[in-house]
Amino acid sequence: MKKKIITLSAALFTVFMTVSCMLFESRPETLDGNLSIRLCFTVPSDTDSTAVTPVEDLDVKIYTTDYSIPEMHALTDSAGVVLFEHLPYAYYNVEAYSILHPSEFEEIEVVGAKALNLTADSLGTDSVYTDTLCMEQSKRGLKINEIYTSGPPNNIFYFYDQFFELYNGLSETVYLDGMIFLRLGTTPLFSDTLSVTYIYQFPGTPLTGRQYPVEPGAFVVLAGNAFDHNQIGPIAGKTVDLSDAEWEFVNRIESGAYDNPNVPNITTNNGRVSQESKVDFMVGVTGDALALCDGTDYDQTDGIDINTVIDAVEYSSSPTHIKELPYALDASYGGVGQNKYAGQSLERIRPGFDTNNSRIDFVVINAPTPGYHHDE
Ligand SMILES: [Ca+2]
Ligand SMILES: [Ca+2]
Ligand SMILES: [Ca+2]
Ligand SMILES: [Ca+2]
Repeated sequence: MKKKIITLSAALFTVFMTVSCMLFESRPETLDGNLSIRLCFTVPSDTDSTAVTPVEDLDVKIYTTDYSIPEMHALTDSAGVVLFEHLPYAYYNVEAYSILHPSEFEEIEVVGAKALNLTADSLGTDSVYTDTLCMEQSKRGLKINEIYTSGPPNNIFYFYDQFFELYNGLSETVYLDGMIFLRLGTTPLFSDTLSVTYIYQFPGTPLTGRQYPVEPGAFVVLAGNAFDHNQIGPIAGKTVDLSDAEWEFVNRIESGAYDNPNVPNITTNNGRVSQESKVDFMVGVTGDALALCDGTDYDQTDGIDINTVIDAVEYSSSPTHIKELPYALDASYGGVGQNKYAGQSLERIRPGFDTNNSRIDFVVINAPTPGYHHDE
């Protein structure tokens, strides 16, 4: 089976590898722990749905922030196993990403990830932690692919250049007709409905409408305001031209709302969905939760049914942020470490890559990429 290991950034990866190998080889004993972590990575078998296949030569990364230990990497052996030794008891994150080719024409992206809270108490006298991780396949579909909210480099608190990018990862055309886009309110983590702060809707009829197609592999830019933000003096040359966005958000009760006549509108207070706030669809610069829903449930008075959610993403720059999107939609949140007013953006590691775990699926990128992917 042909496999290719992809990293977030080849250059960064090389640096990490070099640093971690140097430190790891030169002073393994200084870690001075007696914990070993033995992990087996598998994927569901191509031929037998009840069986699994070990993943060989997989680059597995583990890291902890409890101690100043460098990130560690190792490759799985033919049994899909890696072993990390001489570790202190700590909270570890395990991550591995790979593209598998089950056949010449087929490509699947898989991720294996787990957070391990390993204490002497939890392991008893046994200092070896053993686990098997069945790698998850990216779920294809229409996705929220990029979230640009943090503002361009500026000291006037300008963040009105926000946009959201969708990507169709399916092999068939999908239709935006009647879909709704939400800025969520605080929602209980195990709730089956979403509370709403802002709710906007595409024109057309949910599910059956065929007026607003998105072709396979296409990106769709949803602008807060569809103009060239470089026209604003202090940020000229530092931000995005959204005058060619596919869509823009317009609140019909916002006085003096910007409305580019050449860009169709996603609206609120349109007679079907409504928000009390008279402000535009603007979201938290470095933290919020968003959802794209099919629009069959648009009555927000009792919340929006999570079964209508097409994709939902939570993000926060804070490593200690308390999650607010149900686990069923997003197991974690992306964007840790993103800076305000630095022109950074949050994008999926590959177009449409989605395991419903935003900490894995999203990376912080140094400039927004409206209508394309940062790896292109
Ligand atoms: Ca607007
Ligand atoms: Ca418009
Ligand atoms: Ca998702
Ligand atoms: Ca993009």
